[in-house]
Amino acid sequence: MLNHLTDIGRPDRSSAIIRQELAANGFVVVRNVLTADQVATLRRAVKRHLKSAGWYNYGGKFQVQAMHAVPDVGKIMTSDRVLDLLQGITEPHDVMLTGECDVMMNTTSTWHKDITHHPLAAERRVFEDETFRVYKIAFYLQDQDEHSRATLKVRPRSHKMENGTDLPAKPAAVQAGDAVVFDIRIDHVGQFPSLSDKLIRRGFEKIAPRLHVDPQKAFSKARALLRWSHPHGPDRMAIFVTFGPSHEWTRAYASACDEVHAPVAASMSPDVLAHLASRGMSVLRSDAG
Ligand SMILES: O=C(O)CCC(=O)C(=O)O
Repeated sequence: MLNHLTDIGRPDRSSAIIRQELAANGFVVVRNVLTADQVATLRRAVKRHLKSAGWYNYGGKFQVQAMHAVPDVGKIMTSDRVLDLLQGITEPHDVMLTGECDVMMNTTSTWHKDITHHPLAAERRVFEDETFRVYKIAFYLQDQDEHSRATLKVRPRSHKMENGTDLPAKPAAVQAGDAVVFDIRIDHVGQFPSLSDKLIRRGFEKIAPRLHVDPQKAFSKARALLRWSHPHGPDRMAIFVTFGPSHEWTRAYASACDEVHAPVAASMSPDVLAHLASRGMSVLRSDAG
């Protein structure tokens, strides 16, 4: 299934091995999925979009439902190489995209499971049921080696546990264009806030109500100013697409997300929807409603 990936890089793992690693460890890195041109296009599109749109949060900016809101994201996330990878993972079922797609720039985070505050987490069986296979595919649009602060860290095997905090962490090092696929139940963290980030955030949380400003916006803007005055590497950008097999757990996850997030005022491109349909893939929440 993934043999075609050899044309822009070295041969990568087969779909069967990827499925095994996801089941056992809860994450897998797949090399060379996007081309350098696609990465460059996405970086430009994300930066342009977030300049005037999206939300300030976690010290940076993000956009939900980015396959709807940013046409280049919708197009490249549904390119055949990406879809072949998803299909190999959901086999023997068809791929179902939940419609959830987050784009983030320069955000910080702390350890969490994507399901922690999710209505589904109330059901303990979510951690035990072998048929639960809802994943995120993450593309980091810059190189992140295993020593970089920016690198995604995961706790392998924590996807089977309600509380995985005792398990050792592992960096998921990538080069721009590689994919990290992870089970949404796994413990993970992106870039921790630095000490100065924490101090700035706390300061704004204290004074923002008096100044009538949004503390998240003020925190993100202050970080952007610091990055501009002390440049050290490219903006940290990432795209996350949630998917699973066409199965009741994927539908349950997506419909619970609907209750948490209001839809964005944009629909997925008809070309993208037609392409997905031609491959027998469905997308929940494809329109602005
Ligand atoms: O910023 C990152 O690398 C991780 C983001 C994250 O934790 C998430 O999307 O759930």
